[in-house]
Amino acid sequence: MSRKALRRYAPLLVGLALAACGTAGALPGARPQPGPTLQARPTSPPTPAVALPLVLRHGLFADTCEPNNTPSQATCVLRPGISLWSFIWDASDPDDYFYFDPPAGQARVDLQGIPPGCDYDLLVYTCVTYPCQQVAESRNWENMDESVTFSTTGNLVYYVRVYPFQGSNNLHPYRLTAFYPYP
Ligand SMILES: [Ca+2]
Ligand SMILES: [Ca+2]
Repeated sequence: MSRKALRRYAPLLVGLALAACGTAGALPGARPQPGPTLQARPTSPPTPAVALPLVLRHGLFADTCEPNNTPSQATCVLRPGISLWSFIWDASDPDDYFYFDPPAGQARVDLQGIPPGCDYDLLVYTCVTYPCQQVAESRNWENMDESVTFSTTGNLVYYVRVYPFQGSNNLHPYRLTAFYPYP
């Protein structure tokens, strides 16, 4: 079912969406963590655009940052201290990638508002060479908040990945905020 159709029939699917979280089995121990699958975007940062990920269409929320399933698809920029609200829309949504271009120093990214019954993780990459290099990760259990603080090099794009270790939810958005320079 397309997302447009999904939105149209969202009222009928509310129960299904709510039931989507917590259905995937998650055993303690090793956590699968597939790496980025596509080439990185060009090294020059994209022109910053005002992109609100959450809009109200036909009375239902839609996620305008999609598709953003790989670093090269990341279109929504994390501005310093300005939260983005977005979704792991459904079980077929493998990842959400965002980006920002901080100055040299330190940066912090917070992932909050993970829906009950879901477990999302927060990872950060640079993609100067392929495959991309992970520079930070926060992988708490269940819907605990995630936060990473890491050193940054100027003139380098950092890709922030929200990874759905378990669950999805298109009714309750998560909140993603980057702070840079930090503190
Ligand atoms: Ca996505
Ligand atoms: Ca988590």
